[in-house]
Amino acid sequence: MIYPKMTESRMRLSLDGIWDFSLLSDEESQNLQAGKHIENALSMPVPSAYNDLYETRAFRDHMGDMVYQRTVHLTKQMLQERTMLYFESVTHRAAVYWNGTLLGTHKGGFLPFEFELNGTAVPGENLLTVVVNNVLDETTLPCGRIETREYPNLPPRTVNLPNFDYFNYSGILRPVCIYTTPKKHIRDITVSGHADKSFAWDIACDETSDVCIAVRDGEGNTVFKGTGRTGTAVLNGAKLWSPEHPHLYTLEVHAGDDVYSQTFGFRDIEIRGCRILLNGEPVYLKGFGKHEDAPVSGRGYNPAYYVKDIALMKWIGANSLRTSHYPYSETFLDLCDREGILVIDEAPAVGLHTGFTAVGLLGGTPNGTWKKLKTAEHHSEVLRDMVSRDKNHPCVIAWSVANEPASEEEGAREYFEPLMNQVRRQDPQHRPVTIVTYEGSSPKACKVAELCDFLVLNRYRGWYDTEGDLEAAGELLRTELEAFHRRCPDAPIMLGEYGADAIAGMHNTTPSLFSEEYQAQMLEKYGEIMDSLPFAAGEHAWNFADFATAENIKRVQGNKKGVFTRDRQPKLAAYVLRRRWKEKK
Ligand code: BDP
Repeated sequence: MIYPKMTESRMRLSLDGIWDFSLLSDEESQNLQAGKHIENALSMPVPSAYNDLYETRAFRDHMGDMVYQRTVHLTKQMLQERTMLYFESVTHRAAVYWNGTLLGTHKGGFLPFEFELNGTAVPGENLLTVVVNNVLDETTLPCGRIETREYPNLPPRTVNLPNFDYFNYSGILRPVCIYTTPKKHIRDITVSGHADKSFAWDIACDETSDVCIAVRDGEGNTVFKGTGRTGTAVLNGAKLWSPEHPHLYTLEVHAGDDVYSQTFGFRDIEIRGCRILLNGEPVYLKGFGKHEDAPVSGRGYNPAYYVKDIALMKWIGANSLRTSHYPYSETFLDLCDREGILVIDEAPAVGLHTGFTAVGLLGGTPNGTWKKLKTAEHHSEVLRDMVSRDKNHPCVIAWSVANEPASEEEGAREYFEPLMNQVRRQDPQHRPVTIVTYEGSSPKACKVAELCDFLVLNRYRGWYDTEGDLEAAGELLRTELEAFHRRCPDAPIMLGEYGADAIAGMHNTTPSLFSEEYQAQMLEKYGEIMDSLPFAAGEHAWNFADFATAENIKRVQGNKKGVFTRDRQPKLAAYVLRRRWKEKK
């Protein structure tokens, strides 16, 4: 699958706009007639999360199905081509109907899928109906739990609890479009450029199609021409891609009647002697774990926030981020290519722990996770689809297979080893692969460290323990990092998360928890420890900005560990990081 766009042989019709929408009870869902117009529909923007658009707790926290619907007008000419319906993401499950006929279903809320319309669509008016389901359990990624609670005088209440610390925004979160291709078409493009100026291409298309390729530089000049479905060549004048100079090239492919162009960069990423090397030079990762999260649209596609966030990352002196805790939109990754941001691309695999959640509501006791969860097959599918979608991006420098799983429990190694190997086999650029681990997975207990090419550790000393005592927190951190280094002396070690909640505007002369001063001091302390460890390879503060979470007594209207507020204004910590990161090489 390649990203749908206009070329001289392809057409793209956006279906974004205001759709009809309704939440469905189980009974309404059973009786839904997908070929009929829904009654009493609400207006709903696509793309967006649905949750914050109308009031009431029952609306926002609905658990189950919802329906999106719109009419689509097609021309005769469009249907003479191969005509596809493409969703960039529907969270978390979709059943898609065209004029009442089921085109197909999809599971997984953060990656694209598509269906062919030929045979079902007609010229003129058509009816598109999408039934979305947002329930998370022990078979989905991310993982959630379903609980039925009994109260006096009330019917039982069933709730869906996330095993993770962000609000379960759902709906049609990213753009939807129809696109056409010639019948014989380009199915996939793989292109990798290297620091030695060599590059390789591989075009999946009909065997009978003649393939010609051309490479264009950033100014649009054709700098190479070749033929064949696969090949390698050297482009002597190629300029390398890096955060300082994110030079991009375009591979233009003609395969039979189909034409498509794919951007790529020349760059190498490798690990040597516990350093991450970009184009042969050590690079220290400075940046954040982020979320796709904004007021009103929630986790919905939001290009203005994408641009603002990257601009703020540059302002603060960051060079990298992790797409915690799911693959971000394709537009965002294109932007990172263009702006030179290094990305650790994370699968939507969070909450794989039946004894621990970030907000501590599961008690923290190892609980037989790997016997209980039934996610392995789906995990393999989302990894396959993530690598396949993102493999050509020069900005993607590494893959994260999961965030904070039960990596200390029996069975973790057996669960993860095949998944890590799958990613390594599939990635044409052989990027480093990791699993991001939490405090419970100590240097003694962790069962997956040796599976990782580099270690990414989430640590909250000074917050969830030793709170208020930053000296003790610092020494605990140091001791733990040193122990991991002794265990894996050749693996670069970085912090994947560290931070403290700070309520913007709350100040103390003697810094205490939740004040802007305490957050700033904590980040400073962690910086001091990282500077003293020669094997430290990077630091990603948690989080770039405040974000929405489920309600619970450990969250003050969401997670407030943002260095920026939810509307992207700086807290004191932003200036502390800026001073440090502008200097730090
Ligand atoms: C970590 C999680 C992250 C949370 C964070 C926190 O990876 O999603 O938001 O802790 O507690 O456990 O703020």
